[in-house]
Amino acid sequence: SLVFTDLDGSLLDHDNYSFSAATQALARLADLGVVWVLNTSKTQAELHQLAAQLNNPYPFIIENGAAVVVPAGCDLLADIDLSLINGQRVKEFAPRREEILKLLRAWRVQGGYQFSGFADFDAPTLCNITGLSLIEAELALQREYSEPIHWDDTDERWREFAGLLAAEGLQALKGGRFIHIMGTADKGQAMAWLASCLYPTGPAPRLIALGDSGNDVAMLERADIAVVVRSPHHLPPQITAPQGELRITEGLGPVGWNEALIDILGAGD
Ligand code: 2M8
Ligand code: MG
Ligand code: MG
Repeated sequence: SLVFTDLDGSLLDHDNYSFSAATQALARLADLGVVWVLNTSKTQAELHQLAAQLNNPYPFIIENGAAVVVPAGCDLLADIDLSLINGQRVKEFAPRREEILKLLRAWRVQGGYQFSGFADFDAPTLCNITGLSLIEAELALQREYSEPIHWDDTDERWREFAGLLAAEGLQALKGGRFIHIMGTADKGQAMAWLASCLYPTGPAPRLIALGDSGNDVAMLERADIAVVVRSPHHLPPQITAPQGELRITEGLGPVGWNEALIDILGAGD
């Protein structure tokens, strides 16, 4: 098996970002030597820190499928052609954030749309909104491919704004708290690319994916076992075209994440 997982609201608690409820399943993954890939809307800067905290040595997917990063010391994907960006081995699937910010700024000036985004926030403000620590907020602000926004305008104006996005080849993906504005990459495309690099020949592994929000749908739909992690804050996302088995956890956040993986992988001795 290969496991792809969302972080916020899935492996990490939506409110306090703790993964302590998932200790048993994390140990099981390590015991079995299963490759498990963090697939998140978070930034590369956040992921270097979180991968270390989670003891995860594998490649990770950042900013909703915008790029795959192979961290130093990871010998997977050794013969895949990757870009070297700031000393990191990276495969990019989306345009840079600077291009997106230019458009967002112009539309806000011209159309008077009411929204605020990470480019408008300093670290203390982001702490207040998200409950991240100051250091974590600084890492979340170091975005390369996407701009998370909070929409403060009407639904009708949103439809108009969505038209502007689409005309520029941009999309809006719904996370737990924010709407992420970015190019047409997604978590499912990045997952499929990485899985095919890890298993270029031979039988395809069983893909297990876990997520809680709209930005996880593309990944969940492409999985052999899709686990929708139940949220205490929002309804489960609509999975309209699952290619495999679809499950919804009983437990919330990391409790549900743990319950699902132990059920799929077995509890061990
Ligand atoms: C943002 O992502 C979450 C994920 O669902 C959201 O939209 O609510 C990202 O900007 C991420 O970088 C950040 O760590 C997180 C903090 O809540 O918010
Ligand atoms: Mg999430
Ligand atoms: Mg996420």
